[in-house]
Amino acid sequence: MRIAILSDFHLGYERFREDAFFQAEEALNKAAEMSDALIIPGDIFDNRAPKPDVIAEAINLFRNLSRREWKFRVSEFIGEGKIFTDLPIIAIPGTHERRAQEAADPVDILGLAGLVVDVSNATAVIQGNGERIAIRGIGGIADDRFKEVLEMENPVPIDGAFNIFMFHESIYEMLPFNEKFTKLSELPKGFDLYVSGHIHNRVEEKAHGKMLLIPGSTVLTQLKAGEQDGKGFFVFDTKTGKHEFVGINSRRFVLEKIDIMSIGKRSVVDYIQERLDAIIKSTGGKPVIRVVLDRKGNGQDVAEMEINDIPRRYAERAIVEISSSLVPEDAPASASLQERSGFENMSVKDYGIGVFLEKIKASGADVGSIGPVELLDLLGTEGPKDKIVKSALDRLVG
Ligand SMILES: [Mn+2]
Repeated sequence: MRIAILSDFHLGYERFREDAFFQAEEALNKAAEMSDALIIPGDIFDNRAPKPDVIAEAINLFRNLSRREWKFRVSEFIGEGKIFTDLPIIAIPGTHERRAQEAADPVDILGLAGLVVDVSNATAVIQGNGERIAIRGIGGIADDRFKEVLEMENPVPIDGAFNIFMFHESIYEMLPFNEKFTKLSELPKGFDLYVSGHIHNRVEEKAHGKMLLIPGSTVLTQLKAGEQDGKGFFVFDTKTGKHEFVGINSRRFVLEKIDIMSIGKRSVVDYIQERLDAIIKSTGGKPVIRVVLDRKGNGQDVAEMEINDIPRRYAERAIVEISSSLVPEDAPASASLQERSGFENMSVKDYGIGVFLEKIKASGADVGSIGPVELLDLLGTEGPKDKIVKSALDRLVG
C-alpha cells in the first residue's frame, strides 16, 4: 500500500492565508492521486478555535477528497472515540489545535463530519490487497507530558499488520535545546514506521532502526533556515519499505546572510539589490527573502534610510525583510549560541508555556496532577468564566 504523509497545513494562518489553503489543496490532491491512504500528523488548522470561514475551507478541501474512489477502507477502529467514516484519511490534532481534554478541537469537527478518521488516542486499521496497515495515533500534547502519556497509554503494535506510530511532538535530536523533549530512543518500540508533525522542515531519521518521517509544513511559517527547502509530502510504500518526497508548488523562502565587511568598498544597497535580483530569478514566484546584515565590521558608512526602503521597492516581486544580526561584536562562547538557536527554533506558544512554567515553579504553587500546561489550556478555553475557573479549581484541589 502507498501511504502519503502530509502535515502542518496551518489553515487559517493569518500571514499567508491563501498560501496555506492552496498549498494544502495541492498537496492533498496530489497525494490522493499517488497513494492509497493519507495520514496527517497534526496542525491541519493554525488555531484551536478557527473562524467559521476557515472551517468551511477545510470542509471543502476534505469533502472533495471524500468523493474520490478509494480502493481500501478503514476496517477496524480500536480505542477512544467513535468514527463516522471509513475513508482512509487518518489524522490527529497537533499542538496548535490542542484544547482541554474534554473540549472538542477542530479535528474533532472534521471527524464528526465524516471527513477524517481521528486517531488521537486510537488505532485505525486499513485492510486490502492482502495487507493490514495499523495506524496508532497520539494527538499533540505539551512536550513535558509526552513521556508520561506514552507510559500511560503504552502504544503497542498489532499482530499481523504493518504498524505506523503517528504523533506530533518536539524531538530532542532535531531540537537539542530542551532536555524535556522526547529522544528517538524513547519512542515506543516495535513499530514499522514513525511519523510526526510539529517540526516544519523535512526530516528523514531512524527510530529503533525504522524510518521516522516528518514531511514539514506545507506553508511557510517560521522563516528559519530549515524552511528554505521546498514544501511537500512523503509517500511511503509498505511493500518495498521505500519512500519519496513529492514537492508542491510552494512559495519559496531564502535566508540571506550578508557580512558587511566582506562587501568591501561597494555600496551596501547595490549589493543587497544584486543579491535580491539573483534570488528572485532563481526561485521564481514571489519569494520571502530575509536578509540578515552582519554589522560586526561597522566601519562602513551604511545608508540606513535607503536600506529601509528596499522592501517597499521590491514589494511587487518579493516579500523582503531586512534585519541586523544580533550577534554582538565579541560573540561569547558556544553555549549561548546554542541558546540563541534554541530560541530561534521555538514557537511563540512554546516560549510562552516555558515562561508560565517558570513562574509557577517560582511561586511554589502545587498544580498537582493537572500539570501547568493543561492548566494553561483549560484557563484559555472559551466559555463562561465562572465555569472555567470552577473546573480548574476542581482539577487543582478536587
Ligand atoms: Mn505546526
